[in-house]
Amino acid sequence: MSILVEIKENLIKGKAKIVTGLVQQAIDEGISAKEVLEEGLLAGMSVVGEKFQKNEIYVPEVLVAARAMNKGTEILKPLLAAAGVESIGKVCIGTVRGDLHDIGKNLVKMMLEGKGFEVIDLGTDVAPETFVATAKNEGCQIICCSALLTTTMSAMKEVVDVAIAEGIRDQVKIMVGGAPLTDAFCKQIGADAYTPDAATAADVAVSFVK
Ligand code: B1M
Repeated sequence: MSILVEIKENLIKGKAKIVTGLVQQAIDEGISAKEVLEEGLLAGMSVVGEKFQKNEIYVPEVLVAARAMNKGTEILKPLLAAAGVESIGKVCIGTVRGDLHDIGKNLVKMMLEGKGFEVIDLGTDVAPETFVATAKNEGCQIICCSALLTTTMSAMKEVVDVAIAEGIRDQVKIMVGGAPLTDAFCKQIGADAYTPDAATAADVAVSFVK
């Protein structure tokens, strides 16, 4: 088995320590950081995303795989920056105002990073103005909003409204998700996409920047 396949397979299993060691070994052997990222780490995370979508694995497995991905990426980050490997786009993500649930939001963040996005994580209880100001100041192409409470869903409409008021609505895609949401709600508030899970959110985000 090649070292890149080993990285991929161990990432799928969430073996962070082994992934870290293999990533360092691959770099020491002269394999480029880009190859290690794309054919090792991202290839593994892509399988994790597919399995999660098909309910073949669940949240804990995704979280350990994502931790392994983060550990591996830490080694690669300075090398990738030096090699000028650019991210495919910039996203800001957060759980909307009044809402403290962040497990789903964190999964979406990880899947986005797995696809090569630079992600600004605004955390939880994020004001609509913060989403929009971040997108404006940081040049994000996409805003991702998460809500788990029926009482906080309405804050997503405010994000859309503030984006209009700030004059950036045509420059930014607004994606929404979270257990109580529906496609109909997304359309009703004028957002660009509702996705039911983290892997689909990452796929749709890629389609927006292509
Ligand atoms: Co809360 N809670 N909670 N809670 N909690 C729910 C959501 C609830 C359904 C439980 C219930 O009553 N059955 C209920 C909401 C009812 C409603 O509004 N209709 C509820 C309630 C009422 C509350 C409190 C009000 C309870 C109280 O204090 N009385 C309180 C509110 C606090 C607040 O936010 N202000 C509260 C608190 C908490 C905890 C702090 C204890 C904890 C959160 C811990 C944390 O997140 N760090 C918690 C938890 C864990 C839950 C449940 C049990 C699990 C939520 C979860 O993490 N699911 C939940 C019941 C349930 O869902 N079974 C519940 C797993 C996660 C992976 O799924 O977040 O849906 P989810 O994310 C998915 C997709 O939705 C999608 O991708 C993810 C992965 O595929 N997705 C996106 C999510 N965000 C996306 C964004 C996107 C795209 C896709 O952007 C583009």
